[in-house]
Amino acid sequence: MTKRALITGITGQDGTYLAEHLLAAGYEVFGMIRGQAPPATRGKKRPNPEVRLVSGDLLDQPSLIASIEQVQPIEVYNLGALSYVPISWQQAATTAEITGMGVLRVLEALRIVSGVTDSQAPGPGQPRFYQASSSEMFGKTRETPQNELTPFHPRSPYGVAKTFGHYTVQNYRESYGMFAVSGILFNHESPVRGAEFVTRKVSLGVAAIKLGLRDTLQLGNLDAERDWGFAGDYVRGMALMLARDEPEDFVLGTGVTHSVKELVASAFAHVGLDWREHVVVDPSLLRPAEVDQLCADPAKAGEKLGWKPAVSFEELVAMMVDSDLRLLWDSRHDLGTKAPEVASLW
Ligand code: NAP
Ligand code: G4F
Repeated sequence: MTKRALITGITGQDGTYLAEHLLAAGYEVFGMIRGQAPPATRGKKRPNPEVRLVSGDLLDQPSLIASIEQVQPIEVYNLGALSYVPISWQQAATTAEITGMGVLRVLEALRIVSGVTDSQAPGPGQPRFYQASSSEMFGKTRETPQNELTPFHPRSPYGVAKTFGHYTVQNYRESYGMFAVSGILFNHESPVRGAEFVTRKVSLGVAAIKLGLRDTLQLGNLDAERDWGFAGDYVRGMALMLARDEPEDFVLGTGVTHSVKELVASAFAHVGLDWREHVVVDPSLLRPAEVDQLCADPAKAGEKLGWKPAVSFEELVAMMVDSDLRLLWDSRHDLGTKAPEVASLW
């Protein structure tokens, strides 16, 4: 029988790459979208047409139970979240509900549909669960690099919500014996990254400046350091975590750290420009509490999953800038309507 996977967050960056990866591996892929199917996808990039859409919301417990009953998946990937860190201060309660409590709701839906209780262990063929945990949980880091045993000290409502989700997964594994794992993923990016995140903001900004569509790029903290990798590499790791005999959590990252300043310098240099002539620091973009530096120790994933990222930082920056040069060039007569990302620039 064809293997069925259910993905929450199918319209996001990782949902896009994971669906592609699982379809290529022969899975039947179902993606959960909010609201009524046609209006919910209007104005957004529609998921791969081979993905079958089901209606559901991480805020709505009955919709999650119904989706799992309908799809009967062997794997569930919970990628849905309010994932933009700055918004989490403005909408802390919504973030807690979606990004934190949403994890509990999916696990409860799986537990109920599978008939698992504290006295009824999961039977063979019970669906496996992947949670999108985040390096943002390390926050004010206690050690460098960070691995699966590094203590958490989240610095944003988003990080706090992810930490709740992370421990909830661990608790369902220990309480009910469910196959539930978390991937603690460091920042991963791509040409379909949301335009509000710094890598994509920079690649779109550089492309627009190179094409003469604008002259400056406003940014916040240039000294923050991140471990940036390519999203396509990271979704491979998610699938590998669910393919193991034992449920365990894994860190995925490159082990190489760069500052925002280095990101900016590399992106401008790729098109032959000097960033100092175009970048303006806007203090309103600074965060109430910053995560100063993140750097992964992905040794466990290398050893037990055989996982290793294939795309370097320099290749990633070049890929994103080139893609946005093409995007802006193709939509130059039609700014704002052809691509939602372009509209966000003006
Ligand atoms: P993304 O592009 O922001 O996508 C987030 C997805 O969540 C969207 O499909 C969105 O759907 C969905 N969503 C939001 N609220 C929802 C709700 N109430 N019910 C159901 N779905 C909802 O995020 P991403 O970069 O692909 O990241 C995927 C996951 O990994 C997220 O959980 C993120 O927090 C986590 N993560 C990401 C990174 C990274 O660097 N990318 C690193 C660590 C962890 P709509 O289209 O309907 O808004
Ligand atoms: O791209 P960012 O917004 O990503 P951030 O906050 O690290 O979060 C991302 O990665 C997490 C994994 O660690 C995910 F869990 C989360 O969902 C998300 O995908 O910001 C990166 C850094 C920050 O230090 C920020 O202060 O870039 C700095 N920055 C400087 N100027 C900026 C800007 N960030 C944004 N978004 N916009 C700026 O203008």
